[in-house]
Amino acid sequence: MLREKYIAAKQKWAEKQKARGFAPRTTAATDRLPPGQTLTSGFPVLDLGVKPEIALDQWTLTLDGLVGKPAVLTWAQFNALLQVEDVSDFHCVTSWSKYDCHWGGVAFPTLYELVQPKPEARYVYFTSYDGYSTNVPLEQCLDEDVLVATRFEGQPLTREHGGPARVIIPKLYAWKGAKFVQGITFLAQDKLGFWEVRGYSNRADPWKEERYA
Ligand SMILES: Nc1nc2c(c(=O)[nH]1)N[C@H]1C(S)=C(S)[C@@H](COP(=O)(O)O)O[C@H]1N2
Ligand SMILES: [Mo]
Repeated sequence: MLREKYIAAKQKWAEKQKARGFAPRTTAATDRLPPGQTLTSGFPVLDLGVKPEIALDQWTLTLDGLVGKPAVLTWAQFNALLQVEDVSDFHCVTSWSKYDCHWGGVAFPTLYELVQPKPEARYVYFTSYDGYSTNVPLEQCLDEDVLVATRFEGQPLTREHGGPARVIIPKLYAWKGAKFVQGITFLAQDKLGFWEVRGYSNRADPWKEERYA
């Protein structure tokens, strides 16, 4: 079933690649802003008060847990993977939303294919260089708009927004996307992340206003 979702995601990118470029959205604003959110044109910075500085030659992304082929990717290896671009809206639980964020990087399904998670893997636990963590069901990570992003608006991702690499999961509140991502672990059982153990919703769907548990 996850395999089918993975294939569907690949098919969608193929269609996107064919379309080449970014088709403007046609959805009316009222259909885009989740309940309780306010549109912002800026890009606020939210972190734990630490913006770790990771030199690119020191950076690695570890993919482990219930996988057939664990990997520790260097910056060069990560950038050699299929690169994609995606435009998505960003919704922070503190009630601001930002439309049309252009992200570039590696789609989660590409990482899935690389490490070949075992059938028991059902949850994903992300860890970051600043000590942050968050958790998401594997099925939601396999959407084609879920990226480990290294570019924003065509430029390398800045440190304040989570560079060298951060996770983007557009369909969930932004705390589910780990900035400064360091590790992605595939698990059979769910494991709560930094905010999830501190009372944030484990589901985090902005359209259902799943803010706090
Ligand atoms: N590593 C790390 N990732 C993180 C956070 C953090 O503190 N540390 N904050 C989260 C929260 S609450 C939000 S809203 C977004 C903020 O991303 P931004 O600073 O680029 O706006 O990052 C998420 N990812
Ligand atoms: Mo947030």
